[in-house]
Amino acid sequence: EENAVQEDSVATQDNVRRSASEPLVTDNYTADPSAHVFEGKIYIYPSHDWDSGIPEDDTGAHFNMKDYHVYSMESIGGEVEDHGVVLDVEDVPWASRQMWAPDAAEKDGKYYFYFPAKDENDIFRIGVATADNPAGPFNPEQEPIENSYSIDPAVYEDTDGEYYMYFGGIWGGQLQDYRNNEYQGEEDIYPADDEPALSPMIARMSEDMLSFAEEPKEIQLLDEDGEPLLTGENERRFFEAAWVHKYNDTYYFSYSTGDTHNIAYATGDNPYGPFTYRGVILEPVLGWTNHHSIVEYEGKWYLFYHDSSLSEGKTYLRSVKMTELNYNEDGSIQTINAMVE
Ligand code: FUB
Repeated sequence: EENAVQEDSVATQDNVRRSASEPLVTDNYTADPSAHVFEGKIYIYPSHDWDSGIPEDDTGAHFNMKDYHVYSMESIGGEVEDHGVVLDVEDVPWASRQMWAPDAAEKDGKYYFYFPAKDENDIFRIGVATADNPAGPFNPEQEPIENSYSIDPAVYEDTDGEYYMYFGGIWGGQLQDYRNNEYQGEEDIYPADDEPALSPMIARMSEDMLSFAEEPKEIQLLDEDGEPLLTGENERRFFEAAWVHKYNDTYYFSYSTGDTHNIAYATGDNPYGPFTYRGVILEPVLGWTNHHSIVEYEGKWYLFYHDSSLSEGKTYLRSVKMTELNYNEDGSIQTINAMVE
């Protein structure tokens, strides 16, 4: 018999489903969950939050993570196994601090763990580490991925066997310091409110999964009239936390709106977009950040996310949770409210 996700959920009148899930891990703080089905199990690749004592600031210095754990579940609602530390900043020659939201991919029986971290100049780069099994430990490459920058890698395996990395995040994520893949300095250049917002990036991965097979390209996010989302539209413009999944031949690009705290989504007909804005998947949660992944398991869809309920609201001490994700007939996703007071 199938286990249900442990939660109380009711549909409210405004068609937003309320979901009150429990943390999946309670002996560590975990965040930014990237979930995948590997070898028939659900694997979760999260950030590992801890209290490093660094004060909160607008660059996110308080998210001072120094290692990663991997978790797995044999079934929905089943026990969550902690596979321990799979990568430590001490073992990554080029990385100095702030190991932020990671992701993982499988190709030909090998596993690839992708992670952002600051280098010795405090510039975010994206690294890769490899293992023969999904639970690690992962062996890091000596250098970050060439031409990589900013944060929040999400690697999507398309149904034709190609892999694409989506990445980027503004504010502390430093995406605003680049134009055409060139570093412009740390002055933080944002387009004006009535100009197109900064775009998330995509690059197809090389055969060996260790580098980009092409120059990263910008992804266009459009409104319902086909016009780019603007910087001033911060309720729905891209901020960080890209994720891509495919449902019924449609590509869903989902992301956090950052300072307005939504997980929003846009749809398109190929991995590069453009993607047209469709709505909100997850309303703001307890804590400043909102970050998610979406995965299909045994015919149902799940949203993995985090909140700060276990730490009673400390933004940098988060816990991973999951809930079911439902589609409407027209392919739109039903909005979830998971706020815990
Ligand atoms: O966990 C550190 C950062 O906070 C992530 O990289 C962002 O997506 C946000 O969740």
